[in-house]
This record gives sequence, structure tokens and C-alpha cells, in this order.
Amino acid sequence: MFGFTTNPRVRSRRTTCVNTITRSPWWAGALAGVLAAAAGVATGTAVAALLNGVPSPIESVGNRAIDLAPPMLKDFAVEQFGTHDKPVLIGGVVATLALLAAVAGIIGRTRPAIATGGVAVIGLIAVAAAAVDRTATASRALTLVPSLLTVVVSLAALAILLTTLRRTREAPAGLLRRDFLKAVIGIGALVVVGGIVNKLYGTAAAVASRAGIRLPKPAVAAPPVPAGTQVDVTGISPYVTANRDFYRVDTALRIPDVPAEGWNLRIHGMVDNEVNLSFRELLDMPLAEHRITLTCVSNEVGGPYLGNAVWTGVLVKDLLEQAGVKSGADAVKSTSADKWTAGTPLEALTDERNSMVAIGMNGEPLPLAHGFPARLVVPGLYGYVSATKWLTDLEVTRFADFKAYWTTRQYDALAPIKFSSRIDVPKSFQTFPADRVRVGGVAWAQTVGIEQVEVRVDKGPWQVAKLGTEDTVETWRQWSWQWDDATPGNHTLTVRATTKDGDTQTSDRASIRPNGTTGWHSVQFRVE
Ligand SMILES: Nc1nc2c(c(=O)[nH]1)N[C@H]1C(S)=C(S)[C@@H](COP(=O)(O)O)O[C@H]1N2
Ligand SMILES: [Mo]
Repeated sequence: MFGFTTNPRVRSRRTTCVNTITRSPWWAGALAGVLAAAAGVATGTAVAALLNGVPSPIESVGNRAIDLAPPMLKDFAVEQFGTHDKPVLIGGVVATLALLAAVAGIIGRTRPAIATGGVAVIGLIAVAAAAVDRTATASRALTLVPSLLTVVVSLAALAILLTTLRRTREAPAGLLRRDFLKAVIGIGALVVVGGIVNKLYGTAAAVASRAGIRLPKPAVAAPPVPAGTQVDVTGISPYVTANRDFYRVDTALRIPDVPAEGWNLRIHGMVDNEVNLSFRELLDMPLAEHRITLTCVSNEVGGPYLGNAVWTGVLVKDLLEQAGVKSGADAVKSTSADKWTAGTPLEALTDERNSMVAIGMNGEPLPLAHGFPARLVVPGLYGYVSATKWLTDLEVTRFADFKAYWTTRQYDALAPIKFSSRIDVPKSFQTFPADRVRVGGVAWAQTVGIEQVEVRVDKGPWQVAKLGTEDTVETWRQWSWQWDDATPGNHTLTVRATTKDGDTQTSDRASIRPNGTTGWHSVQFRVE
């Protein structure tokens, strides 16, 4: 039997087709691989959404990438993608996975064992990522369930698809045989269901909890915004930033799902007595309302990462007083539900500024993205050393004894906000009629206060801008300026601020890392 077989199917293929398809086309293999991975991920994601405190496999891999990313890469990502850095990261993880799965599928047409091994290895990476995911609040065993399920379902789907492929390729005509199509549709449906379940249950508990909360009337209400604080320049950012417009910066790929019921704030460490507060107990304490302007260290000169809101909450100094701070302590390490940490000087939490554990933002319970049910807000310090969202733990300690999330990543432990100013109007390349060149923006020097803002056109002399009424030194201050004898053509507007301490902004450019930017903001515009 040299070279001849009695298998009728093989024989018929050899004899009836000259250009015999000995294996399925590469794209059918790629499709099989991608669908198998998608089925697994969809199942894992849906199951993760149903389990409280369990991240999805894609999330765990993304979280690992975030935690392992060198600070330079993070700076680059923030610069390039801004607040879209999360979708970009998730997209990157998904694209890489799809690519690897496609390759596995292509190989699997002829070597199913190798494909199976490859998919198993990829899956085990997700299992390993889940095993060390800091954001998980459920038990380790439960945290592994979604990724293990992902591996099992992916492998099963891959086996089904490769088998159907192998069977369909033996049919002479057509590449997408009915069996393969059926398998594709079945798995596609699973992916869609997985997506929907994830959407519906991802933060269901926190959403429901937030909907049921009525904020009590604060004992100390914020006074109304003084007249003249909001200057009258078309296009300037509103003095109080609406919740939906407030910048968001954090490492949370999925917003932690923390219902207020069952939430607990623990205050411990170098204290006389450990304090544990439920959300109810926190609401029953005397609440205060303060307008405070938050600022992110990643804000480039002229950038959007700051916002001003009315925060409702309990002053941190009242909470610390209740616990009784021991002598020798100089820091408070705060931890979130997703195990992110910040280190704040004890002094900033106990001096005259209004550092708070906030539960309300602009009159509403905190939005989920801004830390529901509770967060820290500290005037005058960058968010990464102070503004812990989804707060669960305050540990009174010493800077010598710990490092926080960003201080292990080349950022300074102490990070007061650098005073600065921004042009809101003109927008880049905005055109004005010559008789109405009215510009404006914001300046901030939290806890110190803005004394003066100056602008200049091109390389002309500095001219004093008109300041809006000061609200408090913890908030930004608006400014406006009118160019009365505007000359037609293209121009550059530059701004600089001076604080009440007499310091004027330097033109020297400092980068984001290790402790925030400096430099003047300039915008080009045109006069007709
Ligand atoms: N849990 C948690 N809290 C966090 C962060 C984070 O990554 N995780 N980022 C901080 C940073 S860097 C900033 S600037 C502020 C931003 O707060 P916002 O998103 O409400 O504007 O939150 C801080 N709190
Ligand atoms: Mo930040």
C-alpha cells in the first residue's frame, strides 16, 4: 500500500480535486482562536460581575500592567491619552489577547495540541494576574474563579471550533460550513450575553446604595459663592465644576463597587483608641461643607486636571481627635477599597485647612467615579498624596515606615500643589473681532491665595488682569482681561500668577514627575 489509502474520503479528495484544500484557510483558524478566547473572557467577565469584589480576567491583567508599568510609560500614557488611558489600556490587552488567540487558532488547524497548550498558557497568565490582583476584596479562592472559568471555556470552545473546522474542510465546496457557522453563532451569543451581564452587574451594588442615600443638612453649610467670583467671560470654566465635568484620575480600571451599607472606615495605627465608623455613624457626625479645588500632579501647564467642587463631609481633624494621635506620628497612610494608597502629612490633616473625609460632592452623594461612598479631600496637596477615593482605612504612622502607591514609583512623598494659572479663553486659534478681545481663565495657590494675575500679548509688557472676587484660599480664582487696542493678526497670550506670599510663577518648565509641572501657559489666537 504505497501511498494509497483505503479511506474513501481521503481518496476522493485526492482524486477529485487538483487544488485540494488540505487544511482550512488561515482566517477560519484565526476566527476560531479569537472566538474561543472571546467566549472564555465573556464567561469570566460575566461571572466576575456577579461576584462582589472580584475583578474580571481582563481587568486583572490590566491592573498588573498598571502596577508594573514604569513611571515613564504612565507619564507618556497620560500625556498621549489623557483620561482615555483606561480604554486604551483595556484595548491594548484585548488586542494582544486577540492576536495571540488568532495565532493559536491558525496553528490549531494542523496542530490542535500546540494550540491548546498555547491557549492554556495565556489563560494561566490571567490566573496568575488574578492571584496577585490588589484590587480584589473577595477571598483569593473566589478571585481565581473567573480566570479559571475563562481557561476552561476557552479550551472547550477551541476544541469545538477546531473539530468543526476539521470536519467542514473535508466538504469540497464552501469554507464556512453549517457546523462551523453554528458554533460561531453560539459562541458569539455567549460573548454578547457576557458583555450585557457585565454592564448590568459591574457596579450594581454601589449604584443601588447611592440611589438610596439622602445627605443630611450639614451643620456648617458653605456660604454662598460671593458676588463677582464668577467672572463674565464667554467660554471660561464655571467657578464650580459640575460633577459630570469634573476630571477623573485614578488607577481603577473598573470603579470599585462599594455599597455604603457594610462600608467601614477604620482609623488605627499610632492612636490611643482605634475607631471604626459605619457610613451611618459618619453621617451622624457634624457635617461641614467646603469648596475646595482639587489638582492632579499630572496636570500639564494649561491642562484640564483640576476642578472645584463643594465637598460635604467630616473634618479629618475631628476624626483624628476621636482616635487620639500618639506623639511621634507625622503621616497618615490612607487606603482605598481597591488597595491604592496615599501618604499625607499629619499636619495637613490637622492644621487650619479644611481637610475632610467627604461623602458629598456638589450636594449629591459622591459619584461612583469620584469615590463613593467616601473619600479624602485635602486642600493644597496633589491628589496622589491626599485624595484617596473609595476610602476604607486611615493609618496614623510615620513617613519613615511606609511608602504609598506613587512614592514607590518615583514620585515625591511630599507634594504640595504648585501655584499656577491657566488661560480658558481664548481656546487655541480662536478668532476675535478687533473690538471684543475679552480673555480669561483661572489661577490657583491653594491654602495661600492668589494676589495678582498678569497677561501679555506676544513679547509685550505684562499687564495686570482683573481678578474675580476671592472665595476662599482653598479654591481657584478667576481672572479676565480685555485688549482694548487689539491689532489684527496672529498673537500669543501668556499668563502668570503671583501669590499672597509674593511668589511669581517661573517660566522654567518642570515635568510632571517627581512633583508637578511649572511654566507659563500660552495660547495662540487671531484678531480680525
Ligand atoms: N483609590 C484611589 N484614589 C485616588 C486615586 C487612585 O488611583 N485610586 N488617584 C488619586 C489622584 S492621582 C487624584 S489627582 C485624585 C483625582 O480625584 P478625582 O478623580 O475625583 O478628580 O484622586 C486620587 N485618589
Ligand atoms: Mo493625580
